[in-house]
Amino acid sequence: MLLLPLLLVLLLSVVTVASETKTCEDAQKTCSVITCGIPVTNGTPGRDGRDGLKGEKGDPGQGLRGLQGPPGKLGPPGNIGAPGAPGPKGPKGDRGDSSIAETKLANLEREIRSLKSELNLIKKLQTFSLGKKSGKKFYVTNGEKMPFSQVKALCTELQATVATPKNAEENKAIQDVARDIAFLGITDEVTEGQFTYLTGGRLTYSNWKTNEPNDYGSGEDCVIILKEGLWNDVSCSSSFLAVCEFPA
Ligand SMILES: [Ca+2]
Ligand SMILES: [Ca+2]
Repeated sequence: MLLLPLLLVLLLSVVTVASETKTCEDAQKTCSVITCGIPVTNGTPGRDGRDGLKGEKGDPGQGLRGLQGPPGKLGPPGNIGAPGAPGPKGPKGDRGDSSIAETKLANLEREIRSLKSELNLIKKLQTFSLGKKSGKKFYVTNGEKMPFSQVKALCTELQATVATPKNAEENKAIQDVARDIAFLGITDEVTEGQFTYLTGGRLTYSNWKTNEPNDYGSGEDCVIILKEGLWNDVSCSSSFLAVCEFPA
């Protein structure tokens, strides 16, 4: 029963508020057209508005461009760079130890061959009788007699020359070794009457017997040393002792 008076009060309040609102609106409409009785003074200016939107970029200026300035100072050195990529693979190297070993072996084989050759020579020399040394020469004989061509071949095989006296001392040494008639390394086979050494060159010493050389008979182009040490020209096909000469 109490609700009814309360509703009535609320309804009355709403009607009162509505009538007051209407009165105010009417007053505003009237004042905008007609000057109201009360004088009005201007208010203080309002605050500045917000900044407007940014404008478009202007055209470039027309002033002269200045000269380019000098280059600046060198900057500090940069940091050390990272290591580069590995280079390409190098060419194949020389052969290793096996090559050196082969070279050494080849040298040894060559030395052995040389020693064998030397040994053979010594064996051949042993077959000769004891020789005789004179100055820088050494004379040996095997006591055999043979034609001059064979004497030359024998001495050549021994890597020697046919005995060739170039002074009285050497002539005596050959005489002592031979103890018999022996061929000398001297002939006039190239030019008759002009005796030369087998090793080349005109005679620098001679010990001819009287009336020799005489190129007797069909010709005598080889030379022998007689038992007394004198020389005579004889036929090269005759057989006499072989005496070879070595450097001492
Ligand atoms: Ca002659
Ligand atoms: Ca003669």
